[in-house]
Amino acid sequence: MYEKYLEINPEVKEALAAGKAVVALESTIISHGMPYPRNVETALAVEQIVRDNGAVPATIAIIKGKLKVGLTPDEIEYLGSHHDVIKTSRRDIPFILAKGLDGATTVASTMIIADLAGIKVFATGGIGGAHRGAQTTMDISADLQELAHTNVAVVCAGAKSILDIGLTLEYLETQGVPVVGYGTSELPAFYTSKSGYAVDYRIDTPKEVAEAMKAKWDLGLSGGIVVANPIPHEFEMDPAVINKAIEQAVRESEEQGIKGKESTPFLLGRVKELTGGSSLDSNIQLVFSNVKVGAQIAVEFCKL
Ligand code: PSU
Ligand code: MN
Repeated sequence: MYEKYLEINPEVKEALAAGKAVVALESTIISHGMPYPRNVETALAVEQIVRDNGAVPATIAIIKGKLKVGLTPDEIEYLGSHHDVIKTSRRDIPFILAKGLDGATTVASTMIIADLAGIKVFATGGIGGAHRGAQTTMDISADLQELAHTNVAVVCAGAKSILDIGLTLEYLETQGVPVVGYGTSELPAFYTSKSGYAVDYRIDTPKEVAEAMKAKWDLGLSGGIVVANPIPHEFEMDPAVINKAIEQAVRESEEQGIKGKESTPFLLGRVKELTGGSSLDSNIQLVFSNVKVGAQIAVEFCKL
């Protein structure tokens, strides 16, 4: 039924049919997460890292009303350089399709499309979560509900402290979503390796992550797994610098009454402006590291 909406590129299709490792990659990070042209350079480099680690990359987006799994370099360039690409989460998908528009997929919608295509591992930078003040604003990313229901493991660098990390973890616990630290017992906070919050389980090898994924889904325990991989030490930011920028961005968003789907892009954009290029460099490096781990997990999962 859904096949008419879905276009899986030949390389990805072949890999999936042969039971080979495939890693899904999101596109909001390209269109809304980084400035042109570094967004395009990063997206292409990320695909190469997936290949170097034995898996096939499947960058996911909606182009002219089609769910695309696996993009050409020209399509990545198009998404990264056009300003009218729409940030697309679960609720937006049907309308972007019906109107034949271009959509950049968030963690939630990338998980949905990866699952339709049969891809089990997805690597990105950071997930959405419960924002500061979510207990009254109800600003909780649809990413968390997707993690509750859709069977895809998401490798990320933890959650940014533009969010309320404690509330985010409580929400994930209620929804039965495991949060695993890759080589760490502490949840990383994106630009820094430490958040002050413990993870549920520390796992040190791709094989063990793959075994947990298999056990979860074999038992019908539907939903995702958050695999939180700390930013490599040499690229960590000074917590004082990044936290100051985040505090200011959060204050400005409250003053300006930023709401709904604009909230996360506003905060990410302001943090970037306030920290200059240094946060962008860290961001790119942590994505590289996550994608490598994602490819290794995908390779191990295929062997089970
Ligand atoms: N957090 C980041 N970088 C990002 C995002 C979140 O550190 O690029 C993007 C992801 O695409 C994520 C989305 O799925 O923002 C969440 O948006 P919202 O909070 O509106 O659900
Ligand atoms: Mn939100």
